[in-house]
Amino acid sequence: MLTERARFFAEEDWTGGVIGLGYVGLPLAVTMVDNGLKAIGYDRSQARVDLLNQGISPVEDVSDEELTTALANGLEITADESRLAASDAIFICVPSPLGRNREPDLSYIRSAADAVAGVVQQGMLVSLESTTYPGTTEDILVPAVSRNGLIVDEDVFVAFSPERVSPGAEMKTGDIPKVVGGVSPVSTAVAAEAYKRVVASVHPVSSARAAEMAKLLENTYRAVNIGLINEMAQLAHELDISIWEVVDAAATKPFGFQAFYPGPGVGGHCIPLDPQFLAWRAKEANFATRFIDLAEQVNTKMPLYTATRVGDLLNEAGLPIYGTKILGVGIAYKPDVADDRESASIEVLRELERRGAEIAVLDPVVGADRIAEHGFAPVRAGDPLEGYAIAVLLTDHAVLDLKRLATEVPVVLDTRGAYRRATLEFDNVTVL
Ligand code: SAJ
Repeated sequence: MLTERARFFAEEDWTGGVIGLGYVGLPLAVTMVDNGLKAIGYDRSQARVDLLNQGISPVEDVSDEELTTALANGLEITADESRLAASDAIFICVPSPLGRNREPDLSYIRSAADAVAGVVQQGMLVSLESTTYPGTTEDILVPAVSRNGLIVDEDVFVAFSPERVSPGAEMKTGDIPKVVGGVSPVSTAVAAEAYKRVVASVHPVSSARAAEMAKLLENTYRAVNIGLINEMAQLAHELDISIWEVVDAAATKPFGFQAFYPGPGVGGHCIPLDPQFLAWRAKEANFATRFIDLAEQVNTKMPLYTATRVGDLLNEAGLPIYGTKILGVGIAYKPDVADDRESASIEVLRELERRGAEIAVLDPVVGADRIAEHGFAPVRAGDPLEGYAIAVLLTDHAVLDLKRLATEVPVVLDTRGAYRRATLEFDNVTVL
């Protein structure tokens, strides 16, 4: 039996307000409009608002066409936070980075909560989507919405629903199941009905904490399993076994095994960071998260291990790292995206630079300008590759010409198993 407010979100054509128009917020706002709702997208960056209002999308998962269509069908983009007062539900999609000491930086969430406090109205739903530790929604959002005397679960409804955007993946926001946890069953019911109008599948849980924890478990699971396979890769190398062959063999087991692959480290703004939210909150409860800490140690050491492997290969060719020209191939944090945030590839190259190597970088997806911004000499797709003693394949973009790389550069260290996946065999290609 739906409460009056849950029924409103289930049946009426309501307006959703979105705070933060990045890789989470913009797709959410566009998806709402695609589903016949109205959306007011707010971002504090006037430059980003101006760009969006010109129909130019800075978010890879939203095309200019999709944005333009949404703008014509009920999407309003503004830098004026007071416009959020015209929405029936507000979805907070702001960054939640880590601070200098790897502690949660909730400053963006707090300022979003302040914005909500200024516009919250009777009947409004407020949902936090930014990744954070269990307890944040209750600790920050509930006081913010109650500031003007509104009562949670009577006048206003509060929930957490983790973003599940996977940059560069095929799945669109509306097709990805959504976990939703209210600060009470009443808020859960209201939030679930609202999200049912936006995504195909909603999975309600009993509390905001459970939803906050679910998100952290999803990505901690990844970080720990990547840490495991990175350690297995180092052991396999010592035993003169190809870890890539071993993982592919294990992956033939139709149950009880999910393939993870080694790499030069773990990048992006989810996997290296999210587990630290849980580790930080656990410490507050005097609980040691040993798996998270161990995975962090293994994964953050992979760039150094990779640089050492490069040194070993140069040594076999009688060359020092110092003064040697090395070609880094791929600095994005994962294949086929232009995003190089927290990229392990860059850490590998910095380590080689520290050891005196002369680094050039080929990454047709990230592009020459961005490569130059990092202080590396950019190599363009058509440039000659002679002169480099070794190429380190760090991110396996689909557009890379693996054959040319292996024929023009005397030694290639493939840290991603790209040659194996392309069923290409070259004697001068070695795997991590
Ligand atoms: N990585 C490995 N080995 C693996 C998998 C990943 O070294 O087996 C590395 C990648 O190279 C990258 C980092 O880990 O540097 C993260 O890779 P990722 O595939 O987890 O990609 P992300 O960071 O974009 O993760 C996002 C997450 N989505 C959300 O948090 C909503 C993650 O939960 C998704 O599983 C992932 O996208 C996805 O599957 O695309």
